[in-house]
Amino acid sequence: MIKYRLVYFDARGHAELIRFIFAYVGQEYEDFRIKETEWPSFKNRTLFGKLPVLEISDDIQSIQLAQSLSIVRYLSSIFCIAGNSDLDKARADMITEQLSDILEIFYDIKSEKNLQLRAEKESYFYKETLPFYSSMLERLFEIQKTNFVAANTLTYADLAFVVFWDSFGEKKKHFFEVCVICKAYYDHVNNLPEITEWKKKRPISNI
Ligand SMILES: N[C@@H](CCC(=O)N[C@@H](CS)C(=O)NCC(=O)O)C(=O)O
Repeated sequence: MIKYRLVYFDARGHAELIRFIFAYVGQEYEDFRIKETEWPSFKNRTLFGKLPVLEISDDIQSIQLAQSLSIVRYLSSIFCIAGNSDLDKARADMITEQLSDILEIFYDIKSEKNLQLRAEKESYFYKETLPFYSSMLERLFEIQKTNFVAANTLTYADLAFVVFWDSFGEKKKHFFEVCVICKAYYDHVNNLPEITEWKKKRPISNI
């Protein structure tokens, strides 16, 4: 039997989409959250010195995968939520990469040590960056007219979409007033029983 162990810090960050996939497809795994103090000695045991890594083992061997979005694509392919056609797969990939690019900007701001500078950058992000990208997403969805963000069936991009908007907490509501298709896609997947259950039971975290 194949066993999965996801190693990450006690945070959502780059691992939460992987946890969403496991929750959505109902696959058991070990959600191993390493302490910051344990990280220096663990770092050299990872492929590229970064987390998350996914350890996949069976009776014969244990292998490790790194890079969160590669792990996402691998699991999505195994659990059949990568998209049915090549075009659906490309769209799921495109949207997830785009959301990830925006989140990287956001994580960079969050890690700014100078508090005043962080506040200024955060204000710019919510006034300019996020409105720009959310209107682009809304326009894409208007053109595409699909039932889900990337296709007419649910793909991992829908899970990425919920993880993405949740990163902005209550502030997302303001964007959803204008981006009504984004809100509908978000609500639909956010209200799925597998997702609400995971959100109820996951550890409390603001990052
Ligand atoms: N592109 C990588 C980024 C991974 C990454 O930056 N991981 C951070 C935590 S979010 C990390 O391992 N930091 C610890 C370190 O660099 O020593 C991915 O998506 O997996």
